[in-house]
Amino acid sequence: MIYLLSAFYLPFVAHAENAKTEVWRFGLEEIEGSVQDIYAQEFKKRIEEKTQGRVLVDIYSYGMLGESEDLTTLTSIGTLQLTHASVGIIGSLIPQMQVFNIPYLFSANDAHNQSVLSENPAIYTEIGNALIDQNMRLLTLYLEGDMVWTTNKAIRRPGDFDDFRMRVMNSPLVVETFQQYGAETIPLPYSQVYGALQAHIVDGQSNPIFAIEEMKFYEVTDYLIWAGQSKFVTSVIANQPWYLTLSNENKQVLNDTIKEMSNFIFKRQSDLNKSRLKMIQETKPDVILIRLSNHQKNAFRKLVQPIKAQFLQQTGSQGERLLSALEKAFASKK
Ligand code: 6CS
Repeated sequence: MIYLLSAFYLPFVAHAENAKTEVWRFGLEEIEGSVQDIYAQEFKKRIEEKTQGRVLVDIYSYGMLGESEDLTTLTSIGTLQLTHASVGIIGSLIPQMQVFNIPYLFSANDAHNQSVLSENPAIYTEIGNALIDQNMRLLTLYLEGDMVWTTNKAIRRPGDFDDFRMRVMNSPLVVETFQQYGAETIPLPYSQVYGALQAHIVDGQSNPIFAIEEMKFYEVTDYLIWAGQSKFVTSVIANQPWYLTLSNENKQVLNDTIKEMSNFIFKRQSDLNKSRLKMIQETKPDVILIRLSNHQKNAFRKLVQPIKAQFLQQTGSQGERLLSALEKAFASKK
């Protein structure tokens, strides 16, 4: 850790001769070319242009500083100023974040889902306050794509999950969801999923298509299954004390840029998920695609009815306000 931190301060020292230059360190839970990387590269470009180089954004891709949990810790203590934090992982620290893991919560209209994620006031009050208690500030949330199951057997009904080990992100509600379907759940860090699939330690995992392509999960599974159960949602969070000490000008630039990025990333993730599906099909023509019918989805949906009650149990009145605001918001457009 000492080695890691000393190496880590170099960019700061390098820019120290110009007192007005600030470096904002931004952590990613994904590799180069991913949705989070596309977001961070564009964010960097816009911030550096708007501040005419007075702010430099240094991007730390997945693996440079550890797993997702490490990035959150580094942001809460101020080593990183900014990080991505996916709700399936940060939900174990901030239970309110798990609201986005409640199965079948979202509207079928993704443009609407994206605008709810970026603007709904209940999110920024209830989850925002929970993050502030941990020294962090919620800047935004955005969609990275539909969760698709990649498995070594066809799954069309809950019984197909018997004798099946599913790799999950470690938020309690994600774990509970697959247990309700009848699967055995194995929480594992992202970096270990490929090896675990290859060694048959797990039989399947769930992630958006762009990630299934770049992490090569399709090489070690046979089926891609759209169950319609959930979307991959990530947050961008900042260290709260750092945010509060930003100059008014830089705060404005940060807030404006974060706002503008919502439409940009929505379009880019949608295009990337489409083009990466084509890449998978070209590379592995015998991959089997299964899209569950509404009737098939309903069988899964019935089993996860208790998940909402569990969310409310874990989050109390804060969670209740959040869930009812989001159910209303998502239902307002089909
Ligand atoms: O499955 C995971 O753990 C990860 N999936 C993605 C697409 N991003 C980050 C996250 O940690």
